[in-house]
Amino acid sequence: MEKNFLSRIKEKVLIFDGAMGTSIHKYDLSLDDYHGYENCPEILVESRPDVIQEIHESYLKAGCDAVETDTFGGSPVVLAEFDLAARAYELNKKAAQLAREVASSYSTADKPRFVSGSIGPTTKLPSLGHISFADMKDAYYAQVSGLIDGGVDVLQFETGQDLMQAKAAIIAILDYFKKIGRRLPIIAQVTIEAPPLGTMLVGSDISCALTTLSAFPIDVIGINCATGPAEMLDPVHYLTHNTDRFVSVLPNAGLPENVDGQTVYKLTPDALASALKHFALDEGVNIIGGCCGTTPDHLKRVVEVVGEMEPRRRDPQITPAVSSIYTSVALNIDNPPLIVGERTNTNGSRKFKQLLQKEDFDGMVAMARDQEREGAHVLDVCTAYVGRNEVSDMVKLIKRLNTEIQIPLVVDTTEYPVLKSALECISGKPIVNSINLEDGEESMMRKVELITRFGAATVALTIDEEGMARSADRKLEIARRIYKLTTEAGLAPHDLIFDALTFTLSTGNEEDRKLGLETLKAIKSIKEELPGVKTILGVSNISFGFDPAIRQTLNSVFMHYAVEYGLDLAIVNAQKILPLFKIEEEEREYHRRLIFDERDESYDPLFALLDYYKRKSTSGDTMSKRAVAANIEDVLKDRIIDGNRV
Ligand code: THG
Repeated sequence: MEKNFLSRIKEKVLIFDGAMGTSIHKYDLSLDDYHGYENCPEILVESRPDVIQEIHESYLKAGCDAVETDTFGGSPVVLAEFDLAARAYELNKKAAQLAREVASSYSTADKPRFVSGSIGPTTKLPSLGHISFADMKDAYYAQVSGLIDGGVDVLQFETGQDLMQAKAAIIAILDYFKKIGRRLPIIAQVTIEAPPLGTMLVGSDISCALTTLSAFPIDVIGINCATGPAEMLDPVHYLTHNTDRFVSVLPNAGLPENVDGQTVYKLTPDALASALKHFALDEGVNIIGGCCGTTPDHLKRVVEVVGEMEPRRRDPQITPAVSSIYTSVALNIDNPPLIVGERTNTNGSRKFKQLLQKEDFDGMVAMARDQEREGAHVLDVCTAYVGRNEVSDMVKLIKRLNTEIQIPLVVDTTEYPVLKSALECISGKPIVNSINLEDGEESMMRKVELITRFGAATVALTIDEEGMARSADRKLEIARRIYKLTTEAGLAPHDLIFDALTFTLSTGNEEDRKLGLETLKAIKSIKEELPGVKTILGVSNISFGFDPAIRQTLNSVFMHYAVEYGLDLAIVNAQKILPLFKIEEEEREYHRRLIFDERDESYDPLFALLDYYKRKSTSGDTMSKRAVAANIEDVLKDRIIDGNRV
């Protein structure tokens, strides 16, 4: 039985080859050798296949387990610079066939040799607007289909400088898998610039890369290029301790140095080999190899030193998280809840709505920044506005927020086209707000497909064909149904954030009295019954219709209990949440009794609470400045009947 790539990587540390470019340069090729396409390495598979074949052979002779195809710049995006875009499929296929032929001739039952389809980052950074996501993905599709049709064993996106490049490549790969009805392993590698930068070119740190890429069905995550192994110690350590995927490390032969206008790499074969041995032996790295400046001599030494080493078992800690373009934000934090900034929402802030009406994008970005400064961990963004184009408003705003704020985004929309366009503009791993079963399973699952395709997490509301669930039992029942449907479709449980929905307690209606308590109970049972999922609430909904001072306290007290019952994320105005110790005990108690509906024949917590504030406002103590005229008639007159704003 022939060993495939995924069975072999479990047996031994796989050794990939070294640089293609460095090897090509040694041949001193003429313009004719390039068929006139000056310095286009990808044309050589057609113009000088003997050269590429010889290079592959040199690494196989050195003992490497895998060779990379000569297709690093094989995306039509890069080939266009040589007027070769239209030939992308053909050149990638040829390159794969060439490598396949050589690798097969060296393959034995004991030591299979693999062909890895190299997919470079191109010359464009989609996150900075150089190219659209869709164009980049379509270009990668042409490259990927050629590589797969040419017979590669594994696909290797590498030297990623921008996570949006990686997403475009991975989505293109998955699209082609779907078309042919089979899949191959996927490697996704990013490039971390040398310290002091220590991030990808567009600013993403290693945690961000891991969180963002882990949301996709990739098999290997790794780093390559930019530096030698010494500068990779920290990011490699981060990966090996935080992921259960296989890890790859392909450094340059040291940091590039400039000698007489030439880039040279000075790390010796011995030094590279001992560094890579450390990665394999001590860190549990699964794939090692070389990038710029590494030669067959380097890899020969690596093979000698590392040999047939079994991979070291790792015991990584997996942290559910989301990410912005810059960094990763864990969904489990020491002091929950994770704060979701609520004000960049046309339904939640008059000021934001007016800024959108004026198309004042600077003003909207400033509101986002304010919330970030006030302590929001992630940012809810909603641009729904009757009479305006939600798609173009959302895209314009998200494109700015994607690079201008540090925290991850929550895309708050009910519209599929808005969601799709927003997801195409986000570099990190966002949260989608939200899905539900109001229009049935098919409509929800269309969105779920989009969410898993783009590697996002999602909020799921406890709403079904019958409407919003009000009792804890119904909320749990709907959550269960959504859990089953979405996890079966490939969504990870920790990327599923249930919103058990809360409604206002201000109405005084008999049927509304227990709505806060039912929500708390639902949060508890959802967390207990559905392993791994998270919970969220639009906390302010609990207090619609109350006076502002009451709202602030009720929101704060309710949030406190919600966290006790298992709430992980809260959509709130971070600035206006009071820690419990800042609320007088007496006042706190009125709110607690309202939330838990502690009525008896002689006591009504709603009336008692309103009466309390009325007394305060007339007694002139310091509280009265916040708790202004809370008059029962006013509250009941202004009450919001359908207090929920979802
Ligand atoms: N669940 C989920 N998403 C949601 C909600 C939810 N998104 C929208 C909403 N509900 C949460 N967001 C807000 C935003 C603002 C307010 C309440 C909820 C709010 N605003 C003040 C008001 O209306 O009085 C301030 C208004 C202003 O500044 O003009 O209370 O439940 N998943």
